[in-house]
Amino acid sequence: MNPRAHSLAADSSIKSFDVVVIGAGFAGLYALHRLRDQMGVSAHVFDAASDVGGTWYWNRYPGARCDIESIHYSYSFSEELQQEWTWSERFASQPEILNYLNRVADRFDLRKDIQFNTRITSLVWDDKNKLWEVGNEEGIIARCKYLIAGTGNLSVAKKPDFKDFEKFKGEIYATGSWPHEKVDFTSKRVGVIGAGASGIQAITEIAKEAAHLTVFQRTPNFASPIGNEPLTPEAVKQVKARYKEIRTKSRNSFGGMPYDKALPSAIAATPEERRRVYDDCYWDGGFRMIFDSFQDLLFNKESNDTAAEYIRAKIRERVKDPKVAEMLTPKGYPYGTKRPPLETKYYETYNRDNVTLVDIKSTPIEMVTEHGIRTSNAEFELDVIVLAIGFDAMTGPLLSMGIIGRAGLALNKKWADGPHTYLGITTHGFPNLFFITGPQSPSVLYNMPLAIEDHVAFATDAIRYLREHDLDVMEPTQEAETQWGALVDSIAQKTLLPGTDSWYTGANIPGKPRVCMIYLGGAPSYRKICADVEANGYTGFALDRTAAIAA
Ligand code: N01
Repeated sequence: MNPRAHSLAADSSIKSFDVVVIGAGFAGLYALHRLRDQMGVSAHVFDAASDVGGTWYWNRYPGARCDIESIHYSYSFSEELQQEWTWSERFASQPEILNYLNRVADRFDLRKDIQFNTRITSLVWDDKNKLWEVGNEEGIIARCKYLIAGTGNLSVAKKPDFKDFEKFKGEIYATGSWPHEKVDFTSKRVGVIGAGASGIQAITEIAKEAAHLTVFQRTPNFASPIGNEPLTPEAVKQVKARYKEIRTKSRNSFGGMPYDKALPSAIAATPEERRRVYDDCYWDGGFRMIFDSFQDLLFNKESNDTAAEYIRAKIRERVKDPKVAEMLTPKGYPYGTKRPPLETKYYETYNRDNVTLVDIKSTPIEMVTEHGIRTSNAEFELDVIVLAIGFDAMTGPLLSMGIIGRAGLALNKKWADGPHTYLGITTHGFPNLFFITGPQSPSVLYNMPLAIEDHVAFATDAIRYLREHDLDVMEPTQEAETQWGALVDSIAQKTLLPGTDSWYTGANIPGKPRVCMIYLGGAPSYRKICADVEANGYTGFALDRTAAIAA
């Protein structure tokens, strides 16, 4: 028996629910609606933020914008919602997405079952009572039979480890937890560390305002134009008239966007054909360059080289100073093996007189001083430092919640050498726990709102199945988990991704196990596997009325 659970059993201040959901972003909001309003089970959401939005609540930095078209990066579960909401731009800005999620929370009356300002730090499975105990810093605050972690993939920031960082006397901001008030960069000397997707968006905007901007870049990226523009009423009307068809097409495509022009192989195409395809995709924007050009870019290095070289040439065309262009040109890793950032006049930003690029691979940051940043060959005086150094992605959010499963097994211990899951949504030893878009699912390479809807449906359908069959415990078997891990790995090894240092492989966090954390078989094959598991009565899972599942 778990002694803590026993001693707290009488404490009436601890609330009990059928399901507790952690996170009030895209995943948590939909999970709450589905559980409470469509299934009639008691559900409660906890979130550390003071309002809904998840990633879009925290990432308010200047220029923050989604890299998937707004009409696709949105919920599909409610036809009424799809018809009522009108996106103003082809790629939505962070404020518009946050407004959308607020609208969803209001429309479905979700806030009354969400407890904000509550960071969950302890989730402990009580073997005897077959319940999860949910706790924050002050102790246990709830119990539930089922737990859904809608904590996102990019919600735990990477910690800055620059020597003497705390000595800096100026202002410090981080893209992933940006203040709610506008930050004024006028007349200031600003330094941005990091040139990934967040840095690229922030740099472009901050440069327009700051007296001087210094960008500290370690690894250049293969960025390409996002292609944003206002959505015309006619375009919106056309989408709304055939939204159902568009969603089906999205779900049937590798990355969850309804792109269908990709030709089989870049290397098999003629140079003229390649040029035409790349010209179209580059300027058409979004992820067309990677997903709608040639199908073998992530699998065949020779094919990949053709796209990589095309983007390198564009950088050289767009940046006036050849030395700066060279510093911005990515080398040594294939295109798309780091998530390709999308930009609006990012490269032209380096043609401005008030912007300096510093290559911190060849001249590393040695320390932060009271007045700025010292690299191995220069000192940069700054009023503001902006951190855009990324996230402890995918596993970080789950491992930060103190999850303890059956027989006292800590998730941190179980995943010490990388994530082990079944279908990227459950893990052996942790009954009744579902993590939405978890590691080893298509997650970050599948249009997130659709990936979330699929996973929420899987988790909540499973809960419904248990209830309808007089069962109450569900846990993947060790065998199913081992087989899933082997499948995920074998697919990854056929791609170019494992060889690159990126957050996909955990290589961006010192000491993190290096393993490709994404199911790379694409959304359609993944959806088929999950549908078969469900149709066959949850193959790979042990279902029970007791906690006695063999280890
Ligand atoms: O993080 P990143 P991000 N010293 O890890 C550098 C999503 N997103 O927040 O590559 C110096 O990509 C690091 O350098 P290196 C999207 O999925 C989406 O920008 O490790 N530099 C890199 O340049 C994206 O992929 C949108 O050598 C350090 C940068 O910091 C994901 O979020 C917008 C360093 C981190 O880049 C993450 O993007 C924004 C150190 N110690 C984000 N540590 C859209 O929808 C790290 N760096 C458009």
